[in-house]
Amino acid sequence: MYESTGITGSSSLRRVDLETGTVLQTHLLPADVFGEGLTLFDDRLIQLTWTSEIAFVYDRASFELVDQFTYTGSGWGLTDGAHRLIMSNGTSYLTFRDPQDFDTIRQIQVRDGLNPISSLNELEFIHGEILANVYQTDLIARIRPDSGQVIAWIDLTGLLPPERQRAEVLNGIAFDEATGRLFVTGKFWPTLFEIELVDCPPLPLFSDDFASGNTRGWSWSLEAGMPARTTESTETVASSP
Ligand SMILES: [Ca+2]
Repeated sequence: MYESTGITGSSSLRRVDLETGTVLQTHLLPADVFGEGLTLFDDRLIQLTWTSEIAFVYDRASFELVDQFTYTGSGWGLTDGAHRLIMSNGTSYLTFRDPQDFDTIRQIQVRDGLNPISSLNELEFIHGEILANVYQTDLIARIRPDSGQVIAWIDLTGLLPPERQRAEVLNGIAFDEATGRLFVTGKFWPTLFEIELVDCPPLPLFSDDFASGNTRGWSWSLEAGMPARTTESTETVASSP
């Protein structure tokens, strides 16, 4: 698993052993930037920074910096789907970008019914949907990439036991397409969880006649936890070897 960690002065890109939590490879970011969303696209890892308006592009294997993009505003979450990068910036808008030059292709506003959903944070693209965590909540919205409409909510309340004093907010979602495994974690969370979505219909693939409205009420079930570890902030991306 690849992981981006935050905090100015100690931000990093990491490769982590999924079974043990051991950090296998690390690249430290410049001391003045705060690491944010991370995604894997065509053997390149692309990592946002919070306020530096820079996205770093690394070779997946060596972590060598191979390119760098600039953008305007905050960088929060980053994922990719349908040959596009998808980025959040803490607002209710998601920006689709060209993976080659980071140019803006389009923006969507995420709404549940008529209500804009702000503070969109960590992202993951799964089976044609965008999953977005809402900052400072235990909620993940399932979002249509065409309209921005929220299809359903995943509620992770209670996943992390309350006695985890130092734990902070949920902000890591990772999906391994090859195995279908879904992982979540958060800032300072001592544990990475693999979760399975239950009591819900299968994830729908989008078509013009896609009908929403009957997919609410998902809950999570805990499949496995990783051994304790500490990270400052995590934006995660899963990947098969
Ligand atoms: Ca992610």
